[in-house]
Amino acid sequence: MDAAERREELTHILRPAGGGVYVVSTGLAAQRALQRHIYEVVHDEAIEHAWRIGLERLDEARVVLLGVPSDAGAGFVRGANQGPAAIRERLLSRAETPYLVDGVMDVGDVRVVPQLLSDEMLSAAQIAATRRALYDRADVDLPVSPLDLCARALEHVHALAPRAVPIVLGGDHSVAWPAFAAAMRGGRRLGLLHFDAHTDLLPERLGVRFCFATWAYHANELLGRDGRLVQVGIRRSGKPREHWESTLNVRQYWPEELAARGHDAGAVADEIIERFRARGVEAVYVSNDIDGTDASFAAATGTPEPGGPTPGFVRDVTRRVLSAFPLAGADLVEVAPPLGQGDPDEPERTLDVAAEYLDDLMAIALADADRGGGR
Ligand SMILES: [Mn+2]
Repeated sequence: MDAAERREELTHILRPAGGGVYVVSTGLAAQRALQRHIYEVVHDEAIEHAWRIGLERLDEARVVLLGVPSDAGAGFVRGANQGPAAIRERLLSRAETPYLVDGVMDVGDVRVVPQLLSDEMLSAAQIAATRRALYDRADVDLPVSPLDLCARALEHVHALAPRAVPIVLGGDHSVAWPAFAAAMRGGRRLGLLHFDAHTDLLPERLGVRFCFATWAYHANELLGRDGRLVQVGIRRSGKPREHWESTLNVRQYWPEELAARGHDAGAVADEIIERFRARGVEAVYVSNDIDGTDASFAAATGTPEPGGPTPGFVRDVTRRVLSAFPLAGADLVEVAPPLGQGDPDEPERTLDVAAEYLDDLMAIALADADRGGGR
């Protein structure tokens, strides 16, 4: 497949940024307003064109943002499908920092059919029906579900912009599976730094292989269970830390340990760096579930949990670990703007925290690229 064919396929499987949630009436005006803002155009008709023009320059990107506005992989309360649009809106609202700095490209959203999660769960008849709906024909070799569309899009991004660092905006945490798997195909030996209140370490949940509660299990299998998965902020689990650490050879930092160590981000980061170095890690993938952050800073999420690390701690650990290793890829997930409504400061507070995390990841990835250390 040549570059032009890949770009062409991207225009079929993606929508302009903010457009992955399918709307026909309710929500349409807000979606178009956001897109006119993102693409700096006056008329709705110009959005698609501006997006396609941008894709022509994908090879120049050093950081690529991809939205996956799907919450079909979530388990309790939904709303993370609104995350990518709301985070972009937040970035646009801050006059002092531009939304897309030089070198950062937003390739858009994967097209989301809200009832679908992964193609392996679908009958041939359903796949054919959704292909007809999305692509006007059934005989195309294109995925139809968010996780598979994300995987395909990242495959093209990697081929078209091999030195760019992809950052996936969820969506629920299931999108970390295709995003991490894509980073693994980059060929470098990865460490996985995962912020979360939950372990996400089930082999399956209710018979479903890939969802918010299982992606980290499969990621750890890809890593060979050799201690390269580090989880920070874990505090809500049916089993104790010792269970996960002894059965799956992961390292978990629970709040009790963080408190006992005086919330010393530097010491924790140094330990993680040492662990990764001892295991030959060459680059790090960061998966940031916003519910890993204490609920008093980020309540607009499906399963907010008190007692977690502050945004400052999360940012410190991230920045320090990534000062020792280049960033291979990242995701920022579970930001659910319709939630947290009991609190007058939400969802703005959560979105501010998410924007800070994203700013850090983008800045680090750009700096890596400038040093020639990107992927
Ligand atoms: Mn999670």
